[in-house]
Amino acid sequence: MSSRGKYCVFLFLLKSILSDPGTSNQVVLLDTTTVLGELDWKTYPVNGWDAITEMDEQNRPIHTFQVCHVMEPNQNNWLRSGWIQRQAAQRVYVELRFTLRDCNSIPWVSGTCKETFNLFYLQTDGPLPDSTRFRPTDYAKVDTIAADESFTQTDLGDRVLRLNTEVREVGPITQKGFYLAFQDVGACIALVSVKVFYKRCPSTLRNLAAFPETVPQMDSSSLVEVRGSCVENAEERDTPKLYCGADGDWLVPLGRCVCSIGHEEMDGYCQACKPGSFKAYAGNTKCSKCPLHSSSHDQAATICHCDKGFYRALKDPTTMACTRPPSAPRNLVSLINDTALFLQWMPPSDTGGRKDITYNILCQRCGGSDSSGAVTQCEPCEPDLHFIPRPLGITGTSVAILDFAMLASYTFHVEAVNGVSGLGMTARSLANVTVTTHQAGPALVGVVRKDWASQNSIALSWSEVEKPPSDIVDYEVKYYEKEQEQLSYSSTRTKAPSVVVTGLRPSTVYVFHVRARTAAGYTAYSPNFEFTTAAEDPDIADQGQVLVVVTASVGGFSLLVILTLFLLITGRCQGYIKARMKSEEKRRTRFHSGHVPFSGIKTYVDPDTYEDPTQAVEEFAKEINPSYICIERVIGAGEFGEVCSGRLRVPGRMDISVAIKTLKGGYMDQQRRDFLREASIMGQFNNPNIIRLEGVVTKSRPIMIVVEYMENGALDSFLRARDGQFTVLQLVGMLRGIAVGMTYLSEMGYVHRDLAARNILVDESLVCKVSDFGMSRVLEDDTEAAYTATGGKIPIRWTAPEAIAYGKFSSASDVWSYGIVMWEVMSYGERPYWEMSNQDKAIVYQHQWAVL
Ligand code: Q7M
Repeated sequence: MSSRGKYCVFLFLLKSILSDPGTSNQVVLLDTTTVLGELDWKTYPVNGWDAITEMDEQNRPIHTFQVCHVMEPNQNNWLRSGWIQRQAAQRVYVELRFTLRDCNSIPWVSGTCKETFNLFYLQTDGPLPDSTRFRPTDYAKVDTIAADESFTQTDLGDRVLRLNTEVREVGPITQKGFYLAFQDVGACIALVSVKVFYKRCPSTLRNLAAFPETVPQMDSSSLVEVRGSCVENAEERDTPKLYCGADGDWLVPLGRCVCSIGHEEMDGYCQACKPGSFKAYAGNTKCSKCPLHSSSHDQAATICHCDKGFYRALKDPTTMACTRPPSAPRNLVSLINDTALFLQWMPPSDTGGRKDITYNILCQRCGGSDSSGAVTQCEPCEPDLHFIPRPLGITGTSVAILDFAMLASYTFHVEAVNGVSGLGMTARSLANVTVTTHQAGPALVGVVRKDWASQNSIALSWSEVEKPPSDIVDYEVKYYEKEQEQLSYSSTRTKAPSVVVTGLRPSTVYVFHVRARTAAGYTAYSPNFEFTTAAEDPDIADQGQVLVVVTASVGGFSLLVILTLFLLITGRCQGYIKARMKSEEKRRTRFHSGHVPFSGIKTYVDPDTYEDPTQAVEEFAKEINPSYICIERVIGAGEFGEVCSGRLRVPGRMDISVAIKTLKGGYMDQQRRDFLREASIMGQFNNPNIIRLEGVVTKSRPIMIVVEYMENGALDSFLRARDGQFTVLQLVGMLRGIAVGMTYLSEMGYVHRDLAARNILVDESLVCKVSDFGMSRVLEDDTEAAYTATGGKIPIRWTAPEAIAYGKFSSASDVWSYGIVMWEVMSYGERPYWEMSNQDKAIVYQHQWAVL
């Protein structure tokens, strides 16, 4: 008996359900719904399975296989596929779509009717010859397949089709190909489609790097590391890497490429900067518009060239606008008095777009008349003309000029200069002024005599050569050390024609000259005269020095004695010591939460006391070079990103296994803070029963926290998996370890707040270490935390009543949690208070609290 007819009714319905586009990370090796010709599958015995090929409305075949020998006992019907080539696959999946009839819906079949069938496979390096006899024993069993949904007569009547979809992994396949075989032992089955596929990580672009299509590794939990190659016009920053997971998903992107100069990122590629924009450095930045007065005419410009008449100084960045020399200074005026000539001006109206304006004074002496009375040509000014502050590179807008000659005509040019003056063929920006100095008369002072000289002073006197034209107001004596060549000179004034010049150095030659000042101004200077001061007496000098030393030391010592006596008497010393102790205490209390630690142990410093979390991390955690980290597999999901396991290979040190918490890209600043806060906490602990921080990666992306790897994972799941397998001594040993870790934390002044078996890690030799998973867990784990009335999240079952009620967390409340952990350990990971709801537990506490 066969129900073929009834099945045929639904074939057209099937077609629409079966058309599944498939996902991008699957490579299909066989799909019976898309095979156009014959399938040529074999049946053993020949009258067991039926191969039925119907045509759909577009004349494409629909292949189905049916069997329904439910009345006859001892059925053993085999259906074998054609040879399927493995291609690149390592792990192969088979997706079966079928309907299975419910035995209850068929009358009189009890006993012989089945509701399952079996899937088998056989690996070979090539198709078997047609002559090969079918031997069931050659085939390896994959699984027994049962229906999730079976259909009954009513379903048929309602035309509701209950299609089962089951996926099984086949393999590992190591040979070139394989056959699938379906064994029926007496069920009523219609096998509607068979799809064979493998998963691969599709070729992708990430962080401007291209990653090739990659087939995951056979071992379902390990990852394949794939290096990316930068897209066109991009260059590597940190070696771009991705990891291909077993499900064909790409995980943990590391490193990146950045667009080269002249290119910017757009839609995952590097595109040339448009004309009118430029990019001078490789990096993640966009092209910038050309700065003012510059332009780029071609694509992919790395610099914008200055427009005509505009320039860039050597040190100007390429992002700066092009500039030009300034216009001339404005409103130049001169002022003159007896001794000095002043020039003043205003900044130019056009600074050329720059701020680095300075001024140069160019001086010419024109006019005047020589001995024959002819007007002389302009010539450079005397070199000893004195400019204050200086003649060139003046930053202000005025200058004073000293030592000019009398009755001369000076022409001053004030030139405005900026960083681009002198570039190109630009004219100088000058403002001119001509100043004529008064006639004061020729030099009146002729010979200067030395009357006497001591070590530090010289007495001079002089007489006028001729009768002054007008009354002499006073004399100016100018002098300087001959050796110093007028680098600095001094002057003194006197009304009398003599002076005692003091403050000189012994045995030194000085140059003197003198000029007179009359009502009409200064006369010219006298010629130079050189005089020498007296030699010093060496004995006197030595004694002097000794005296100074002795006086100083005696004085210093007595001062010390007096000060000490004074302090002792007034009791200041004690006060001072007290004050120091107080400030030390203050420093310490700032750093721990009100707990007085045992002496000799460092106290815990809350990273929040640091303004900048990066600073705290730098202090407490080592930065690890990311190239030393070799990520092997993903072991869980954290609050901020994947948790991976891998190895830390620091050159010159033994390799160690590590767990790596990553911070996914696109995080907020607050997330980064919280993430690094954890490292700053862990980095302060050093105890064999506290999880050890190996270091952090903060200087490259993704940010990572690297901690020691614990082979046996979290204590709660570890104990549940090994129920009853340890001695009491072993269990108590674990508890002892946890107690050591918690004692250390409390001595440091750190309150854990979430001590529970799920936060204890176990290593290969059963050593337990206190840690804090926070929000990170193995993916499917639900979390313990329940919200309190104040909105905080608290793991009710583990938390002490005063902490639940008033949020009073302390080392004492940690001790309560430790009690719960003891119960968890001794019961092999039983859930505290079993299935009592958090609500109920809160009520119990209220009772207990009332009693207390
Ligand atoms: F030291 C403490 F306890 F006081 C303290 C620790 C205070 C504050 C923060 C922390 N942080 C902390 O413990 N972080 C932490 C980092 C990595 C906790 C656990 C891990 N971790 C391992 N060492 C894991 C591991 C694992 C391992 N197998 O060695 N986290 C996982 C995981 N496996 C998360 C999900 C799934 C598996």
